[in-house]
Amino acid sequence: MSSEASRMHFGKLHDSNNKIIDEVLVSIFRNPHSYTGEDVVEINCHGSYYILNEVLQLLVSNGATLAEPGEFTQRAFLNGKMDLSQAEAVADLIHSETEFQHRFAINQMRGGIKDNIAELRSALIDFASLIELELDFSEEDVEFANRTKLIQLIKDIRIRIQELTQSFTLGNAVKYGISTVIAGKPNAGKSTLLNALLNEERAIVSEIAGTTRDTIEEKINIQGILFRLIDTAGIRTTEDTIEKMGVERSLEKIQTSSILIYVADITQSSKDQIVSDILNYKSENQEVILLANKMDLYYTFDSSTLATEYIPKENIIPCSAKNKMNIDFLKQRLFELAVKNQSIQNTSIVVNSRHRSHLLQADQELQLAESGLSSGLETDLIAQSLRRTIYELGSVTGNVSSDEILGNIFGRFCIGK
Ligand SMILES: Nc1nc2c(ncn2[C@@H]2O[C@H](COP(=O)(O)OP(=O)(O)OP(=O)(O)O)[C@@H](O)[C@H]2O)c(=O)[nH]1
Ligand SMILES: [Mg+2]
Repeated sequence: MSSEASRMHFGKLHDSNNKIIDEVLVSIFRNPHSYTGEDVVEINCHGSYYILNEVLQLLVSNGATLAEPGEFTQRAFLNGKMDLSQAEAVADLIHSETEFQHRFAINQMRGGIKDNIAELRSALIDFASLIELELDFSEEDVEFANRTKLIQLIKDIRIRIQELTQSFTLGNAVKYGISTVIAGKPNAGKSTLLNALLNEERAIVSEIAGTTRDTIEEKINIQGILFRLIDTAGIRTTEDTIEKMGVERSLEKIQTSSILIYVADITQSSKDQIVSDILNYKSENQEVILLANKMDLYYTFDSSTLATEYIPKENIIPCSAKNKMNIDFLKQRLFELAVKNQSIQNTSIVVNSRHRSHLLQADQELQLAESGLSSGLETDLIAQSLRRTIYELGSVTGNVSSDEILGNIFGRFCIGK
């Protein structure tokens, strides 16, 4: 590689006693054509810990200082090479484990959120400046900003902001994994199902009811989306103290999970029993999959007869966990539920809770402005809400960030980025 701005050299690195440490490649990037926007020298040496240590010691003894976590990206941000949302995406990119974590991080790093926010913000700034102008002429009772147009603009922006905040459900799920609890009566085949999904003998399976006492959590990647599977103790009334604690944990996990896979042994349970158990345990807004298990023992069973208004047909899956029958079908359904109603191709999905909270604040301020405009509220109060909205939107991309926010964000990076 060779150009005016960047050049690579081959050479030997000596310590202070003229002993050769390594043969190295040294790249020179002249500002602004570097990651941080400063003059940067990168040394590529062989990957031994001894060599790395020697090189670092040599550099430090010659006046270099070690980078803090995230310092390179922080400098890039401070030098205007990227905005805050892009800098945060670098951290997500480094930590990405699945295709979609990677895809969302890349989109954000390439300006997905930044462009969206910039557009909304500049439309608002135009109007806000007209309103501010009116305040300067407050004695004369003039209106530079067309109220009808402003209300319409606020309505449009609120719709866009709400789309963004709603995308956080998916964004968050993709980032941290979707909590999926496997629950049901003892011996229904929950642990067998966990093992089948993971394709390994992770949990102990036995014909003794009450085998699983504690919850077992494992991650799986389905078509690029991470699921956190939680196998639980079978739910029943019991006198056994340990099992009782296990059952309490099962109920807790059901309450806090996004998806419930209710495993039923169709040779043991009636439809009414299964449906009433699910209604008893499921939490609000939770997706439920009813897994009709042990089909191998009762192959004439028609699982669609289990459908009710609470459990639609497409969420009932006939299965034999033991024979791994329909496991791929279950995985497909889990994937569909995860991306339900949302375009996973969407480039502006909010994955960061800091972004979401600023967007929620912005929406609240706009709501105040909108109702204020309709009820003829004083111009200075409307101007204040618009100013705050612009501030909140700017906080996402770092146009208004304080040192405290920056320290918090870059502190979570690994050293060297
Ligand atoms: N025939 C048949 N047996 C199954 C199937 N799934 C599980 N079993 C058997 O059912 C018994 C209980 O299985 P587990 O997976 O331990 O059941 P569990 O729901 O985890 O039970 P607990 O941990 O006690 O709550 C074992 O003997 C399994 O081999 C299936 O699809 N067909
Ligand atoms: Mg079990």
